[in-house]
Amino acid sequence: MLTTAFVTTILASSAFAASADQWQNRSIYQLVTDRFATPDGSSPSCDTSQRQYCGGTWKGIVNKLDYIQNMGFDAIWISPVVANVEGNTSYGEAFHGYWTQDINSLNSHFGSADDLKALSSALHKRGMYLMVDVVVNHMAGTSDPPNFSSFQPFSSQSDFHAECFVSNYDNQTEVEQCWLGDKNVPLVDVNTEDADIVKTMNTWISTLVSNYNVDGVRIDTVKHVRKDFWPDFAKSAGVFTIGEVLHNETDYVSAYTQVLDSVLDYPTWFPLVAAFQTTGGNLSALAATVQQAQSSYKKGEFMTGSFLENHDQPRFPSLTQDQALIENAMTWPFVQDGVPIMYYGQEQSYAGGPDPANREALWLSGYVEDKPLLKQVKALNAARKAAISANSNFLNTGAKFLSTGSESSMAVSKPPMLALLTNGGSSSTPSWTVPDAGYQANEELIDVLSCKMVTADANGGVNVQGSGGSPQVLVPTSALSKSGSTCAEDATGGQASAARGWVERAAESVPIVAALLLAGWAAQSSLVIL
Ligand code: ABC
Ligand code: CA
Repeated sequence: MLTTAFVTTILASSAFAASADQWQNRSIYQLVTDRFATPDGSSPSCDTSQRQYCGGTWKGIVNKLDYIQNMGFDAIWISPVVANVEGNTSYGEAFHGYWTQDINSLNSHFGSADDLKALSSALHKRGMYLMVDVVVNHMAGTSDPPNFSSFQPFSSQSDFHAECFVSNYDNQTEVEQCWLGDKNVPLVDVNTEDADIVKTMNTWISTLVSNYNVDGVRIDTVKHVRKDFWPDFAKSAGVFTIGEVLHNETDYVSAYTQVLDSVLDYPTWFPLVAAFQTTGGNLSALAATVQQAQSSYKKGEFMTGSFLENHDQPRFPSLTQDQALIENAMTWPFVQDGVPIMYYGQEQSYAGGPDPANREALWLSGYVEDKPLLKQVKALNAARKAAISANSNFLNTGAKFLSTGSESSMAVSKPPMLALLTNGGSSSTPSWTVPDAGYQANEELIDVLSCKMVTADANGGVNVQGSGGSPQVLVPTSALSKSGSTCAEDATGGQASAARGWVERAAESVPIVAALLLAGWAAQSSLVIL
């Protein structure tokens, strides 16, 4: 008999090696490996201001996958995995993983090669994906000039660009060929113009992906390497690539959507923060940026990584304490065209300021699941999955901004989902008058965040009065399953198909798995359990 265990074994032993398309319906939990979970479940103190290793490991992550998956995430993005500078520097230890010393060894603080393989198989067993952060642009020195012979495999001065620190970000050659960091911790700029170095980097990424069954890579400092380096690198990786291009202009960033599968949506992040960090922030500037990206990026906004927080920026609740503004801003990435990415700790209302304060240890929260923002995130992930199941074209339907009758509110339409946002703040009573919502006449809708019902009017429009400045995310009651975990009482939809979905996708991505499944199937005439 073809058992679940049999299927699980096959899936666990193979990489999903996922393509961009396969990532599109995912929802990603970004974590800082050193700060997420300890291997033995202990809770050591972790003073972020000290910038020291606090004890999180890959094994720790494996033990806490239930916590991540229960929130509805089906992929994780972990810190860079390669060996870093050891010991203390003026900016502490390399606990974040971005100070590469040797690209061919792993960072032993995070565990062994077997531990990293165990992490990817544990994820694959659950139908989840692994994204690894990688740095090509630089290696880190601990003195000026750096000790070039300490780097591997590029160990001579000629493997790097000549020393000069990036200061003028408007000079692209300088951005690409000068060094990041400073004289204390110079980020020594790899000579990515050299053909041998390019070859080594391409072989390295291909080996890393296959050794550890990686499903996607987040690429650091993408704008600091010439654009035409990236297509071959991405091809060598052979999986989904998403690049960090830290810039606020869509025009600048769009060029990178031509050379990688995707970019982190930084141009939208700037106006997103501005729109919700105070009452009366500019919502139309936010919508305008999205529309620019929709028309200028290679695949519109569809593949971009949509986020509110990350390890480089102050956490959003450090900018405002208004809970309603926080709820609205947190909703944004889940109701857009892009792939939602949530930074660990958002669900626990962490509020650390700029680096290094924004890298708190998650174990200090006790991983408590009964928290308002955690429940909100869970509902948002569920609503997005429901919308994906209900409309087979959801992932290719661009978000539209509909008129709401109020300057402090916004309606984002991605049928069958309608997100109603406001930056009126906790003491406001928001209302949204959306005549063009596009529902059926008198259709029954539900706000997944409160499980309150809303009925569309005779023309399919909605007229909603909210409370306490909270956002609402409407979907038809028919899109939610009666046996699901989201607003099940009023849901009218059938059994969710999501549970089977991942097995099918896995089979698509690994033809051999499909073949084995079929072979097993044919050989067994008895009942098949899946
Ligand atoms: C360490 C300490 C910090 C200390 C710093 C001097 O040294 O921890 O407390 O302040 C890693 C570590 C960091 C570490 C750095 C440097 O290395 O995580 O903790 O800081 O040693 C990526 C990663 C990031 C990582 C690195 C380096 C790169 O996500 O975690 O940092 O591997 C630039 C890069 C960007 C990079 C970022 C940190 O620096 O482009 O790839 N992130 C302007 C520039 C940006 C620049 C940014 C910050 O400033 O244009 O290129 O990012 O310096 C907007 C403009 C933007 C402008 C922003 C500020 O304003 O549109 O262009 O960005 O309006
Ligand atoms: Ca460079």
